[in-house]
Amino acid sequence: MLIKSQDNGFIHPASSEITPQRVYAGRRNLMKLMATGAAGAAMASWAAREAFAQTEKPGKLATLPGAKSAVSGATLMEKVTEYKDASTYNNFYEFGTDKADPAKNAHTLQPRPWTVEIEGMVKKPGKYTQEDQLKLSAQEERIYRLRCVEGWSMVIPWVGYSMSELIKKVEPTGSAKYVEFISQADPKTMPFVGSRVLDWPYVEGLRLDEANHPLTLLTFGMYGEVLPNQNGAPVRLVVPWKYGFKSGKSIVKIRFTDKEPRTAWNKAASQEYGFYSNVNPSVDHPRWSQAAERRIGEDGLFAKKRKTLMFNGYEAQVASLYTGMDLKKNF
Ligand SMILES: Nc1nc2c(c(=O)[nH]1)N[C@H]1C(S)=C(S)[C@@H](COP(=O)(O)O)O[C@H]1N2
Ligand SMILES: [Mo]
Repeated sequence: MLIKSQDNGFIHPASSEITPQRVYAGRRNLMKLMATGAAGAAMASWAAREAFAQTEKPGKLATLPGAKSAVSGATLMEKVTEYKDASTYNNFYEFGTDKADPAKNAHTLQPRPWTVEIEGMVKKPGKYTQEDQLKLSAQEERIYRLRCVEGWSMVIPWVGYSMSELIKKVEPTGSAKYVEFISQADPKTMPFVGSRVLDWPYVEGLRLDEANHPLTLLTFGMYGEVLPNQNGAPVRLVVPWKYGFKSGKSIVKIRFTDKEPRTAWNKAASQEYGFYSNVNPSVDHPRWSQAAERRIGEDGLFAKKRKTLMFNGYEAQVASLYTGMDLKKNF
């Protein structure tokens, strides 16, 4: 059963929604069966994720309410993805490459205490503790679509405030043109940081004007609670018009620079992942189309896909940032 929350109108799963243990046991058997076939791998990881979902529900973490945002485009009028899906189907390669891995492995992450270092071309560099950051600006709730370059999407009520608030506070110098976001890379608490999947730490970057766009969210929570570890606790970025990988998780450093940052995915495969990474249905990933997407949770594994929208549906708000740019070249 789904209940509609009175205060903000989005839909939360009721606790009665939790599927009984025996249903999961049944799915695990199905998973073993399927694992022998060609479609097995995808189905097995889906089933494993579902089996784990029963322990992950809102109400377990500290609450972090956010006021409804007044920013244009900040509240997407679509059904919100269930918390159990948003917190168990994740990309966070520091904890493994399977979508189910972060929820299983990220309990070793230590999100408190936490420090974010601001460095580079700013008048006020320094270390910001989580306390300072949380006090910096009022928390807002933003309902954004997050679309992964792999072709799936979710609709999540994030909690945070505009990155522009932090930028204003640290005062970039006139030479700063880009912002680099560096994630934590601690082999003691992040089991896959020793692997060679990526060149750690995970690095992402934005042009300064993109970072300053009111939709760019410095994010501390989701679903009215602090972020679960697997979603990038205690602080991550969410850039709703770009592919999900631009939204670095568990950020420890924010560096202002005059050079376009080399991002982790750009280093790993530059022909596939450019700096801009705007959600653009007309520019295919070299190995697959970006014209459509599958909504996680509500559509099921074999459901029809949805058409992907230019700039992930945020065209009215962000298109002017790219006037005159060839988005096929600057992909
Ligand atoms: N540090 C770090 N940040 C990361 C990633 C990662 O592997 N490591 N994966 C990215 C990718 S590919 C996506 S789609 C989103 C997924 O965010 P979610 O798990 O909260 O949905 O996180 C992004 N941020
Ligand atoms: Mo992604």
